[in-house]
Amino acid sequence: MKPIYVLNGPNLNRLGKREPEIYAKATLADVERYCREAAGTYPLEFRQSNSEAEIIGWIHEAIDSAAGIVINPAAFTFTSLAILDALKMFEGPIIELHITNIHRREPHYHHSYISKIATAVIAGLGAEGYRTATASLLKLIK
Ligand code: DHK
Repeated sequence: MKPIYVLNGPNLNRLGKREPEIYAKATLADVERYCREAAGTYPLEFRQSNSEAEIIGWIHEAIDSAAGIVINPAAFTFTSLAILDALKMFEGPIIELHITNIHRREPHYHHSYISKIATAVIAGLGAEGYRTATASLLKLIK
């Protein structure tokens, strides 16, 4: 069974300590647990990187070995054509996820490059959004 990949971008390793008034208190370990609870016995790869190149490498890996992708590209959402181009090569469903509602935030968070290729976008549900995204992706791949 090809796993689900849950990929996280820059600064998300600081969740729990990072701007708690915006991102709340859940840590990245909590978020991983939410995904694994939603996936149940379904295989799931959970990764985080502050490196654009590393995230692109994981997307290339996913092209050959993943059934679907949940991705919170964080700040790369608004800057990375390279991540968009990499995701274009992935044939399975892609759910773009943001902890916050980016459209209610500062203007530089309003234009996502990733939404152009995403099957669906979830934003503003907090860390619980990861649980929703994983469950929704499972429905899309089954
Ligand atoms: C996370 C980030 O790091 C920001 O760059 C985005 C996103 C929002 C989030 O809501 O998960 O603006």
